[in-house]
Amino acid sequence: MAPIRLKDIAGKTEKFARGHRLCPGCGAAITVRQVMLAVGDRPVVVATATGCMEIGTSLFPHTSWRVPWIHTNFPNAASTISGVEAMYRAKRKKGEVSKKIKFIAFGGDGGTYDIGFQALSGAAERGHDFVYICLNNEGYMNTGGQRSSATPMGADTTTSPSGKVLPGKIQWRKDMVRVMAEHGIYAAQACPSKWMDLMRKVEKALEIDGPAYIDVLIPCPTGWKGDPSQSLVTVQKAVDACYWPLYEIEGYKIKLNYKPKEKIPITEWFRSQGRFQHLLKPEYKDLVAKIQAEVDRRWERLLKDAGEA
Ligand SMILES: Cc1ncc(C[n+]2csc(CCOP(=O)(O)OP(=O)(O)O)c2C)c(N)n1
Ligand code: SF4
Repeated sequence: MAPIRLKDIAGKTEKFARGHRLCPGCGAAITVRQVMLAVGDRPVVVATATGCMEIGTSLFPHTSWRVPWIHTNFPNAASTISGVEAMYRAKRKKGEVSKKIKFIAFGGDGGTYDIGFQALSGAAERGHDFVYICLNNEGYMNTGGQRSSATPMGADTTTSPSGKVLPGKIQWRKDMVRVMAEHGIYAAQACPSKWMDLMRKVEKALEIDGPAYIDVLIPCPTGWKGDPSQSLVTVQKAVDACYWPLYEIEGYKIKLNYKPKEKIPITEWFRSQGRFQHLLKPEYKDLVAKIQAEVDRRWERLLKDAGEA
């Protein structure tokens, strides 16, 4: 598979059209644009679960999708795309379809880590040929910024508000890439600030004959209370703090795709968003130390598993 080159994608008709209604600086829009550019000329069918991406791109009578696209409900992107893929396989067998079609499902972290997990795990276990992309903004943003199992410890959300009772969310985030990789499938962690790495992973996932999962940390200036003009700078801090390492797992083998020259402290990432501002106060010193220790532990484990330590 030849690597994607900028000159191959520049000037192409984009399959994700401009004019959507997502917020300025929304990482979901940036990511889906990158994904659809990586799709290139391949025929694809896309399913999108209820959430920001669906709401912001399909306000009747308009659509941002220049491909066959299905809206399905909050938990069901994986089961919907499984059904379409199964129909495609049956039609191919009967000789009714000859061209090779790929299938992509998008879900938010709420629709993926929480309410849609059963459908996703089932689809991966059955071995459907599809790429599932989690647009992970670490919360239920479309319905007002509630916490999800992808929300990091200490984040202020509408259902884990920081104050006298809580310091923000009190649980660790679920390590979904590891969970999905344990299905024996291709699973990767990506970030739109490293767009070439993200697009390469999408291409690789599309070439795989079977399920693939890519978890993308997407900046959400509205829910994260961040500066929309700094979205990609913000999210890159998560990568450079090794809170969101870029890696992939294939056949249970882990490969690290990016090692920051200098690992920055987690507080650098906290500083860039309103949802973490309380953590910068002296009374949260111990909690920040606990979070930093867990980030370090996960990073060290990853280095070891990837044979980099
Ligand atoms: C069964 C069901 N429960 C609840 C809802 C309401 N609902 C719609 S979108 C949403 C949150 C979506 O969060 P996420 O999947 O993380 O996507 P985001 O909006 O953050 O992109 C909820 C709770 C619903 N549509 N269906
Ligand atoms: S709330 Fe966040 S994820 Fe949703 S459209 Fe706005 S910036 Fe994007």
